[in-house]
Amino acid sequence: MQIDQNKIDGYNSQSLRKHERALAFLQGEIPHAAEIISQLGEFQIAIPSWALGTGGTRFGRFPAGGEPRNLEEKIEDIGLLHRLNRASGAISLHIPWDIPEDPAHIRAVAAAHGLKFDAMNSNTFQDQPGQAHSYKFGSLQNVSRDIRQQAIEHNIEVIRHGIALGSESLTVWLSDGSCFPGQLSFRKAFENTLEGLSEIYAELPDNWKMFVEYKAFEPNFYSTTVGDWGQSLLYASKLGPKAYTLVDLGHHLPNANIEQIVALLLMEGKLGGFHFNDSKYGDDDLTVGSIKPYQLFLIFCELVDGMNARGMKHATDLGWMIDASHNVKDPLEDLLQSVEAIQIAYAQALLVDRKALTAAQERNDVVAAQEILQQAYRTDVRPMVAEARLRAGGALEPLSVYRGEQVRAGLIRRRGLVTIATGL
Ligand code: LRH
Ligand code: MN
Ligand code: MN
Repeated sequence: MQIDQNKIDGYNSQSLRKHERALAFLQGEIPHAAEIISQLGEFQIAIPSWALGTGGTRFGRFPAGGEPRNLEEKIEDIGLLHRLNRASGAISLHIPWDIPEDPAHIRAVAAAHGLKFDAMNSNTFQDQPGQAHSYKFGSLQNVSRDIRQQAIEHNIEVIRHGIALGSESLTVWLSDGSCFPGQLSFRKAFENTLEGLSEIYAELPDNWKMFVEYKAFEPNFYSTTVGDWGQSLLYASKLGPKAYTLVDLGHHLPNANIEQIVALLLMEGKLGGFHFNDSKYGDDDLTVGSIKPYQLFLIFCELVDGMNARGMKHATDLGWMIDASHNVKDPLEDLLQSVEAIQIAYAQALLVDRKALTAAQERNDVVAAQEILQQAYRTDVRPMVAEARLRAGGALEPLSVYRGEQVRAGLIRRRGLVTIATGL
C-alpha cells in the first residue's frame, strides 16, 4: 500500500499555517533550533519485524486484520511508516521468524522502500520444528555440549543471513537461566555461555558488532544467565571490542535507574544499542513514552551527553531499535507513536543547557539543576520534530494521514481480516 507524495503534500498543506506559527515561536525561543531540526532529520529508528502484527499475550490475541503475511509485506508496512515519518528507515529481523529465503530479492524490496537492515536477532529461546535438541534447560548455558553447539550454529547461521542482507550487527538475547534454586551452577552456566558467545564472536565479520541483551526475569524466574547490565558488560568485556551491551528498557527490576546504567556503559565505550519500549510492571513492551516519558528524556540526556563526550555520532554509532508488542492498538499506529516519542525525547535532550547544568552541578545547586532539565522537558518540541519530517518529505501529522487514508481498511481488503503473522 503506497501513499504518494501528492497525498502527503495535500495533508501537509492543510496544517501548514498552524505548524509554521508554532515553529516560528520555538525558533524565537531556541537559538540552536536549526541544528536540532537537522539532527532530528538524521536520526533513524529501526522497526522490528516482529512488531507489525498484533502480539497479544499468552492469554489471547485479538488480530487487527490486514497484518503482514510474509517478510515482503512486513517490509512494505515499515516502508509505509518511513514514508510518513521519514524516521523509520531500518528493519531489525528475527530469525527464524523471518527467514530471508532469497536475500537479494529481500534486499531489493527493502531498498525500494529506502530501508536498511539493522541488527539481526537470533532465537534460541524456542524450539523449532525438526530441531534436534530442546532448549528447555537453556541454550548456550546448557550442560549438554550438543545443545550448546546447536545454539552456536544457529547464531552463526543468523550472521550469514545478516551478511547477505547488508546488516552489520547481531543481537543475542538468551532466555537461559533457572526457575528454582539449585537447578544450575551459576558459575558453569556463565562459563558455558561465555564459551559459546566466543565461538559466535569469532565468526563476526570485521565491521560487525555483537549486542549482548540482558533481562532480569522471564521466562526464567529465579536466575537469568545474562540478567543485568553488569553480567552483560562482563561478557562483552571478555569477548572483545566488537561486543557491546544492549539495553532493552523493559528488562530491569522495578525502579532501576536506567539513565545511570546508560551513562556508565557509554563512559566505558560498551553501550551498543537499544530496544525501546515502555512498561508499568515488567517487560510490558508498551508504546515508547506512554508510561514514563520523563525517564525516557533522562535516558536521552545521558545518551546525548555521553555520546558527545566520546565524539560519537548520534545517528549512527548506536543501534536504535524499537521492541514492542501490540495488544489493543493498531500496530502501525502504535509504532508511529513510539517513533515520535523517541524523537521528542531526543529533541528535548538536545535542548538542555549543558553549560548551565554543569555549572549548577559544580556549585551543588540542586534546584537549578532540576530547573534546567525540566525547562527542556517541559518545552513542546513537537513543531521541530514535525519540521524535520516535513523537510524530509514526510507528513506533518503522520497519524492523521494514516487514518485519513484508511490504511488499515485498505490492508484488510488486500490481505484479509484473519492473518497470522510469524513471530510473537
Ligand atoms: C526478550 C526480547 C528480546 C527478543 C524479543 C522478542 O524479552 O526483548 O529482544 O528478541 O523480546
Ligand atoms: Mn528486546
Ligand atoms: Mn523483552
